Amino acid sequence: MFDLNEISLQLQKGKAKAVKELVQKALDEGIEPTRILEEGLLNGMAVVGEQFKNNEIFVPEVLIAARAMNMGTALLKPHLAAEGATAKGMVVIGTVKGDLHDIGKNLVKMMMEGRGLSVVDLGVDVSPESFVQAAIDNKANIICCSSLLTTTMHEMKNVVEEAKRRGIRDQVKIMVGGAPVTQSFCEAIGADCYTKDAASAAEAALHFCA
Ligand code: B1M
Repeated sequence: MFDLNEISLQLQKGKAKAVKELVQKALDEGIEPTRILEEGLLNGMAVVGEQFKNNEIFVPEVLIAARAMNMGTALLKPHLAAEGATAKGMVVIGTVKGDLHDIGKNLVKMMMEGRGLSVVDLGVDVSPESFVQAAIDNKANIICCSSLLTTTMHEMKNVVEEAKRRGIRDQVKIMVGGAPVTQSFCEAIGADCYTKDAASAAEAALHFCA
């Protein structure tokens, strides 16, 4: 019986090669990709986050763990993504200005692609102007903003304001998420939807595009 905790432990140690091999082995043994993601990779990253908060590890160790996480999720991607699905809607996604965290954003993207949506990924440190310009250029149904820092989450309000300024606010839904973001924050800044995790973000996006 495959032990998904081993993936979590190797991720905590930043052993990217071991994580990759274990994820492949778990897939080969027929374990559901969402279980590998949640019980293996996300579980390991939650422990890393706790250690980081308690100053038991520092930025270099977190970066190494993040690299291991990314190698694991890259292997899962084709299994989570819907094969041959026609695009059900267009989403522009990015991490807000000043913020370099992209693991959660990448997961949201992966889940949305898995539900048949087309996603344009603007990366990290994305200005409100870039979000809105990309939405116009790609005729997007949705703008998705991710933020992991209390010092950058206010940029989401600037995205809402920029969409109004460019005259597209009634044509595009604005979704927000990331660890410090809440439903009340979403309402306060005039965004359309807050979701706690990647799977519910994909579900909500699909609903908006229906
Ligand atoms: Co940073 N970091 N970090 N970090 N980092 C946090 C966020 C922090 C909570 C750690 C801590 O102190 N406990 C803290 C923020 C404190 C705060 O603001 N309240 C913090 C800090 C302080 C910092 C620096 C300032 C540290 C420093 O330099 N002194 C610095 C800032 C750099 C910057 O951005 N300008 C920094 C840097 C880094 C690294 C570069 C080392 C690295 C990022 C690597 C990368 O992303 N490529 C890193 C990491 C990895 C973390 C932690 C440990 C893990 C984040 C993560 O990837 N989690 C994090 C601690 C923690 O969260 N426990 C921490 C896993 C990921 C799957 O979860 O991103 O929450 P998450 O995404 C979830 C949901 O939130 C949701 O779905 C995802 C999965 O279901 N979701 C969305 C996310 N985006 C969404 C968008 C949506 C919907 C849902 O749109 C609709």
